[in-house]
Amino acid sequence: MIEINFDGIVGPTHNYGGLSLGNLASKKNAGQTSRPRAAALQGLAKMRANLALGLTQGILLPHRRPDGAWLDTLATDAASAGPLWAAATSASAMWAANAATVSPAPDAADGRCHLSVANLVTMPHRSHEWPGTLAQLEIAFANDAFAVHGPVPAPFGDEGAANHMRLCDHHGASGVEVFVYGEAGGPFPARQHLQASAAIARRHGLADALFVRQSNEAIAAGAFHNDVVAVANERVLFAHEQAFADKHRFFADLRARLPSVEIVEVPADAVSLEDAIASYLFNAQLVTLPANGPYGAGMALILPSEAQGVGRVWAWLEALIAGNGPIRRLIPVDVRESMANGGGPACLRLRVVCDPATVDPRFLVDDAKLDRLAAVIEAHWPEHVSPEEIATLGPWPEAVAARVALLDALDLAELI
Ligand code: SUG
Repeated sequence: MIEINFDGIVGPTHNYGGLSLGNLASKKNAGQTSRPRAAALQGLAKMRANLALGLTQGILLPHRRPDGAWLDTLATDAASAGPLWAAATSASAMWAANAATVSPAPDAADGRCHLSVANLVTMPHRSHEWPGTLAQLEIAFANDAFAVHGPVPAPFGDEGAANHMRLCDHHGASGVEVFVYGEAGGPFPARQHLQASAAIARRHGLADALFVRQSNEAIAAGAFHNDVVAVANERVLFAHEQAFADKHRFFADLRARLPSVEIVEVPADAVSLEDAIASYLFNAQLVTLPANGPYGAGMALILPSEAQGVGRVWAWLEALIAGNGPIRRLIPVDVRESMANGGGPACLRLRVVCDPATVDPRFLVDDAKLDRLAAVIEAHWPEHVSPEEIATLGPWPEAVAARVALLDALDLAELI
């Protein structure tokens, strides 16, 4: 049993719609011209780098956008959708950390790996992702080793793995699953609701779950998901000092359940919440490197290259790896096009701990497959898209055809 990262491939309609209240990058870059081709190729380069580390890599596919079927249900279309048009064209399914919550088999009462697709009800542009995600999960994880669930019903907001952490001695051991939720009342919406997390823990049959409130300061500073201020891997929790409303209680509960846990806390006087959000240092993939890989055993943080640009952050991280802690390597990656919408390396991936032989191989990649995908993207993804173009493109048949070319290359025509 190993951890597989399934990265969302950036779709051909990637754009900056300014659609996510509380996501500071989305607001700041609203209306900029986007570069869908570069965005998708940056994502592929990140996957290649992970393969080179000896990690197993999977993919999730872009959804059909513009989403004409969704506009139909709203009795409108490309010509008359007005502000709904931006929500219909968004390529937001790229952020696979919001695709689902995953409870690996060792944690679940029935010994299966459970996946619950996220309803993403808080943001209109994301609320119509779940049917397209569910269709993919049902194919990729059709094996009996998995149980794939539909969304928790509205109004209970669920944003998937971005608000879920799993701590355990090693991936194949049973673990404690931590669900982080927000409470309404601040300047920005709390996108993960306690009721949704509790429903998921029940339906997954978890023996050990903790429900932890995100701090109001973190949400107000722009941490619209927990994975912007904390990340966990095996027995390590790496978190900002102000990530949680009651960290003393959370850490005590965690230590009681997993005595081997190692909590690496970044103090606010070394890295402020503002610097944490600007650099996205916690939106890193914290991974266990294989002993036979190029760096040998140990954990690495795969960080956005923006983290290098914030002096205090990089200095703190360099001091961290110079010490004798569990995190041994810093690996920056360039995902700037996604970052400009508030999506770092960790947002782009969904982690699934399982036996790779039980996954539909069309959802797993090696270098040769990534070469084929890159060729399709080079040929079909637009180089630039401006907001004016998006407003006038109508049903955007080129974008629809680009996605079909990708699905054909993957032999996944049933998703068209
Ligand atoms: O939901 N941005 C996404 C970013 C998601 C990041 N995911 C995690 N933290 N796991 C969001 O806010 C912006 C789209 C726009 O403005 O065009 C957007 O949806």
